[in-house]
Amino acid sequence: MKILSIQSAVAHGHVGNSAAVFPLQRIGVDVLPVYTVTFSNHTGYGAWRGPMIDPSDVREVITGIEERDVMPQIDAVLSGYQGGEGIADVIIDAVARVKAANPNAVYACDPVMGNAKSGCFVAPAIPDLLRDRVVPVADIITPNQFELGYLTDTEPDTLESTLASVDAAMAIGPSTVLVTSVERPDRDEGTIEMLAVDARGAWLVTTPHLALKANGSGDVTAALFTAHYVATGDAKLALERTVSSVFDLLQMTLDAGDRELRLIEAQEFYANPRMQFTARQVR
Ligand code: PXL
Repeated sequence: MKILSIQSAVAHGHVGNSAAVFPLQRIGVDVLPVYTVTFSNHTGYGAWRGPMIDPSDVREVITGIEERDVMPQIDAVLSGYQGGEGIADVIIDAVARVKAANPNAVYACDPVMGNAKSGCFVAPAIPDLLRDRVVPVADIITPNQFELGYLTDTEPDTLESTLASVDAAMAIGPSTVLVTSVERPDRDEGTIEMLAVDARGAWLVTTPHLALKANGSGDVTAALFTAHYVATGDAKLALERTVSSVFDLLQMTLDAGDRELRLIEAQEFYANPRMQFTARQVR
């Protein structure tokens, strides 16, 4: 499998492609990383150095890939956090070009905007851009519950309202939705959930809520879910594999007391997920 992944690079730590590429490679995916920024570290530190890549330069890299005639082999395009407004058009254009070369290719968009705790942490224009132009051309989206609410102008909280919001999101375009950080008011204390929905059904998986917010965990989640879903077409299995790997990655990071994901150390958890959580069908 080949995935064209258009995301950030950081030298220190693991977000964007610096979080997504290695786990994908470790499960056997041939990744074509295209970088949108080259930063020293993620923005969660409040200070960083290095350039945003000009959107026209990002487009050039993609054009070069096209000229090597590899686009027919690309199975999926993956995008995440968008550092600036100009990158959306480049992504939309890349998706169109990949799909023209391989009509079976899918586009997986992680519509990164923020989360329930911090609110919106991207540039002000990005959420509307994602909702109005990018998500409509996506096949798979991986919003957290907060982002799902923004995309659909709803306030998902219960399982029923979250499923209704997913339906509203699917009406915009995507056929597969992974909702992360689902926090139903009636969930068991100390737990958090993930919900995967496609045309075949909806599956919910519950895990302990680990007391850490490591930047990049959403990027690993979106990448693994995309690869497993594209490989199997099975939302339940893709969800269970993803949650298994990400939970063990987070547990290892928590145990180490590290501010950054223990991305490399956790490699066996991607290659051989323990499958310690079972998803239940909720629709
Ligand atoms: O995890 C998304 C992300 C991507 N790229 C950069 C970031 C972050 C989150 O902090 O700082 C540069």
